[in-house]
Amino acid sequence: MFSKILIANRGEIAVRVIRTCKEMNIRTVAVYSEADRNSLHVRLADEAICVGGARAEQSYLNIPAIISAAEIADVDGIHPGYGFLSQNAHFVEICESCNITFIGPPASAIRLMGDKIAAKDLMRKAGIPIVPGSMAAVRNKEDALKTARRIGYPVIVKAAAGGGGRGMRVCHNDVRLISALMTCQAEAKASFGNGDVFVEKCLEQPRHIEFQILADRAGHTIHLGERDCTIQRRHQKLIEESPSPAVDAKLRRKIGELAVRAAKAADYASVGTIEFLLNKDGTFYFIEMNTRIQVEHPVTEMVTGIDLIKEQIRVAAGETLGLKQDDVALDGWAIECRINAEDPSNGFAPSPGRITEYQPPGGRGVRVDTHVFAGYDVPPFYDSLLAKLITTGRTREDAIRVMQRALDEFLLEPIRTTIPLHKQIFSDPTFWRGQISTDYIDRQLQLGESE
Ligand code: MV4
Repeated sequence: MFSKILIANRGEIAVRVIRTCKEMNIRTVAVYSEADRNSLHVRLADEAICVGGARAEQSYLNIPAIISAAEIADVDGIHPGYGFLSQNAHFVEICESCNITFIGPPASAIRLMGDKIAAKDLMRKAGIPIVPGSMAAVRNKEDALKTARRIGYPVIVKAAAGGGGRGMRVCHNDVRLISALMTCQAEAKASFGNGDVFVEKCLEQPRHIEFQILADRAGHTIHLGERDCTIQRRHQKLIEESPSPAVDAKLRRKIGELAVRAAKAADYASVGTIEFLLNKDGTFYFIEMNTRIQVEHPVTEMVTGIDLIKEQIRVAAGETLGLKQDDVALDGWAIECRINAEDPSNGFAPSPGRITEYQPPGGRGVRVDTHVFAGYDVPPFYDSLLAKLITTGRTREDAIRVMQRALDEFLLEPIRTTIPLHKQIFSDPTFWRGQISTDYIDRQLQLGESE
């Protein structure tokens, strides 16, 4: 087991990882930027090292600075959290060459899943359903038009190096497809250094269902059920829940088995997530795999009782899984709201600044994962996530009622947050019925503005 871990991240996830390390008797080293000197992760860790300037490129993405910190502190593992260096295969290789264990999947799995075309190809060969579309990169307009003719409009152009909806374009006819192809290729080249794009059938109002995977280095692989992340805005998730109101035990077993097969096909080890789109008629397709711990992992922890960070650290240390698929039981319901420093009444404009009043909710069925405290200054340089409010109950209705009560209790002033939007969603009968799809938030926002 590790004796000392460096956490190459900030904010709530750095705090989350430090907490589990303490419970495992592992010493912790925080790294921080000049803007995060007074952060909670710095205070909670056993040691803290400044790795550079406020901008992420100078600090949390600064590989030489982070490796130097790891060498100076003499750690035996690095936990990357999510974002930043968590899906950087090159960084994993550097850690290994320094004899430091990267607490995550092998570089090869990160590289493979980073290429959405290669990932789809692997899954197709493994017998996992994939969205119909081009089987390789679409090079020219003839390729694109031929694919569109085969699968029918509407189609989506996606970047091979994208993911999470970045650089994605819906097209309804030939003219739009040709222009989307050009802009998508140019944008992908500029943002990812890889201009490859592919075309696939655009599904109508699908749900986003993702399966949590846990795999050790001996090849034992299990799933921990699904999360429903259908409530998103501009590909940013707002609310996640587990289980999904659209998945019953039979469908869970079926998709779960395929998710395990997908992870095995990628020779995966660590925690990971297999994303599917689910149609109203029950058909579903693999879209991508996330090779990291995800923001929304707590809802899975709440219904399985498993500490995902602990399992991630254990398997990175070479231990085998402590449980089998049949040992995993889903109990009750969990919902998570992402509380961001953004103003939903002003186009989700960032709202950094000092939090003078802070009183988080508590009581039965409430968990708050956050790095915020009274007097904390929200810096303008990073992701706007302030807190994750997770509530649980025996049923979905119970968890929703606790969430409404917890949102009412939550005091976080004077900056703008997404709390009012969440209150609005949880009072909507359509959300209560679980009848939500991809366009839910845009409709919800229009309703809010016309009130
Ligand atoms: C799609 C899609 C429809 N058809 N792919 C992928 C990443 C995710 N952030 C959004 N993605 C989508 N991919 C095909 N072939 C629709 C979406 C989509 C979406 C999916 C589930 C839940 C919410 C969504 C919001 C916008 C777009």
